[in-house]
Amino acid sequence: MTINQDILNYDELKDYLNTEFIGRNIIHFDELNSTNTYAKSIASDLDKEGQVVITEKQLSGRGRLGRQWVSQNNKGIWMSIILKPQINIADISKITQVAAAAINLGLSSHSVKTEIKWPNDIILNNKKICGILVEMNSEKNISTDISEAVKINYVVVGIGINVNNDIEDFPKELRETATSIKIETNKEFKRNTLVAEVLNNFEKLYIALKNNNFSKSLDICRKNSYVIGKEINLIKNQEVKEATALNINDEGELVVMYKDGKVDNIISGEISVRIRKNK
Ligand code: BT5
Repeated sequence: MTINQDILNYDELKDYLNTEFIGRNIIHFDELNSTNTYAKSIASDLDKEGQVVITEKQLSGRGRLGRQWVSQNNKGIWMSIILKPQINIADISKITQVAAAAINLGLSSHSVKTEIKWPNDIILNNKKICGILVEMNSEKNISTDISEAVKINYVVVGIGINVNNDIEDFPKELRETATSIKIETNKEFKRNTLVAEVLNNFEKLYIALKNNNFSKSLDICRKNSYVIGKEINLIKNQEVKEATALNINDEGELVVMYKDGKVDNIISGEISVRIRKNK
């Protein structure tokens, strides 16, 4: 079996997992439109959190804001983690930072040193190797007196990592900005150990978040930030604003300074960040 034929089912993963509940139930497909879409279709019926959906190929992988995620081959990791966090709705965006920190740690244990481009990209040698797509389903909680209270039904954390992809696997228009671990290191990696490392780290950091301890994930996102200290464009609904990225605050928001000196905290939501120049 060559490395890029390893199959990402539970049997292939379990020896490397040291989690309690994340990834202890894995639904594995040879082919799926999108692991996030599938995960959302089953999440409401699940009592417990931690279930993982993995596919060898995605036919219509999704990015944020209706964008596409190229994942039609079995050389990467295309997976979704289903969570049922009983946390404040304002803290949901922190889960993207938790996932980014877990991926950064998981890959660094294989000597792959990545940077985190706030809010949801993982960068290797200035190119994107991974994207994170967090989606949530919630409803107004009618059983409480607090009128604004919201019940989170589920959160799906979609993770796409280009592992053994070759440059020809990316469409021409992405070849300047996208890359894989194999392209950058000249080595093929066993995807199952990488998946397990990401899930192992994710569980630790996610449990910490649920216990109101976001600082570990934050530390990793700050120390490995691809954005802090750089001149950036903030893009929202076609509108572009020039700014300098100053920091990530304790809430996981990006602190920026506009040209007129005004400082602002940016919530990840609908914003895209483009680096203008490295300082
Ligand atoms: C993301 O969106 O980066 C989130 C990607 C999440 C993918 C996972 S795979 C498992 C799960 N199931 C899904 O259906 N999705 C999740 P965004 O920040 O919007 O970036 C999308 C942009 O990244 C595209 O418009 C392209 O420019 C670029 N892109 C697309 N495919 C790529 C790839 N394989 N590698 C690097 N860049 C890519």
